[in-house]
Amino acid sequence: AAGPSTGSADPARLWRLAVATLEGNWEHDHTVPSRTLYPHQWSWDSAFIAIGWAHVHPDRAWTELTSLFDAQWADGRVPHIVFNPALPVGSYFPGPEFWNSALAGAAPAVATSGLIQPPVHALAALLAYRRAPSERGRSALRRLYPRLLAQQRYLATARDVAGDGLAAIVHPWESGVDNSPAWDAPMAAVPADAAVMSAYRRHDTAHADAAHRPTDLDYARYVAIVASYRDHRYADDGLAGRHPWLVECPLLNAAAGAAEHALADIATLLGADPGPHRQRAARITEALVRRLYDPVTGTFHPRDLRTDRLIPARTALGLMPLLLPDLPAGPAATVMEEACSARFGLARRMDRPLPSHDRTAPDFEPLRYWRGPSWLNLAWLLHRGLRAHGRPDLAAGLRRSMIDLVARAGCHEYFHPDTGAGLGSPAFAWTAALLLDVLA
Ligand code: 9YW
Repeated sequence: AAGPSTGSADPARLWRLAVATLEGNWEHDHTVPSRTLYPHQWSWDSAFIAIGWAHVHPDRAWTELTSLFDAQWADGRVPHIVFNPALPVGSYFPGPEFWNSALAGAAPAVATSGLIQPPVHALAALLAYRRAPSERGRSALRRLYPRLLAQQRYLATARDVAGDGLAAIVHPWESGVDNSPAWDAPMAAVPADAAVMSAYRRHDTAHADAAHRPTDLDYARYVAIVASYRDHRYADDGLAGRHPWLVECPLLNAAAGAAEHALADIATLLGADPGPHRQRAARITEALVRRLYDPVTGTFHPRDLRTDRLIPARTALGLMPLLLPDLPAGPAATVMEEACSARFGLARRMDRPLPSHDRTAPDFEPLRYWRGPSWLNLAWLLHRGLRAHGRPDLAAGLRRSMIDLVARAGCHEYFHPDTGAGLGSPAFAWTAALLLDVLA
């Protein structure tokens, strides 16, 4: 059964729908992911959104990225939420009072979270500039370049907890795929009691179906992990000895590698030396393969630094290293096989959209957020990877399925992976932005 149909796949109609969605979420110097669920500025959302703005309103692409990097911390971290001070207290949980970013000496004046998200911003800046080269774009790029460098340096130094070439994340929220089955095992090791949530008012479940969202016990653990980091003023030294949740994620590290490739191209555009970026990209790719690739499963897995083991779950995260153009042919081929298997169903003609988790796994849940539903950002990242690895046929199949989702259901936050029905926010900014990019 198909989801509720809102109309045809007429590209002009879809284009107008996507532009109207972005316009509706524009907020003076940034775009909110969703007016109801996510009323502030989110880090990787802004990167995807800037890619969309570049097609219709390039000035806004630069304003979007610049406002985000204005909230960058002195240590280079780009916070995953920048709070809009004009909104009333309680408009999001966990809000500024919970994060208390002022505790950290490195934090900016504006209130932010203390966590990061996948660094897709350099790629966004490069694509925005290529789409709409202009004087404004060039000067924005020139100002962003050292900040993008600082973001990469933070990941490569403070966050290289194992000291072996990859960045660690300290919270499932940093992965961008909050409640992925990939995090179940390391989350289960975090002591927490669902009852602590009675002290808080969750904002998400007031605006979305609780059956689609993380559970209260998940939230209690999310809060406990933040509390541990915050109680050390968001410092990264000594994490290995004290922090309850530490993971190396294939998506975040693939994004960091892709960022170095993008920075190499940006450096060339600006007359700087691309060489060091290509070298760093090669080192990240090498470390990813060595530390996160499992030759037995033929795909990438996160590594739990608390146990120093790969996490067995086969989620869409494992496909994301295809984003790296220099991924060696061996792993690229087996990951392609994984993507085309019944687990993910990638094909020249897809009968169902790309799921966020292995369809054949017993813990696949078609309605619950990152545990099965289809998300346009993961499809978009894979789409780039397929083109980088010489599979325009598969890229075209995936692109078609992305367009069909929106044609049928609108610019939803995520989609039912069997029926294509729209789930979560009905006017979600990155869905609109990335649709524009694949339509263009
Ligand atoms: C939350 C804003 C963010 C995304 C994340 C997504 C969700 C916030 O929304 O996190 O409340 O769980 O998981 O990737 O950036 O769209």
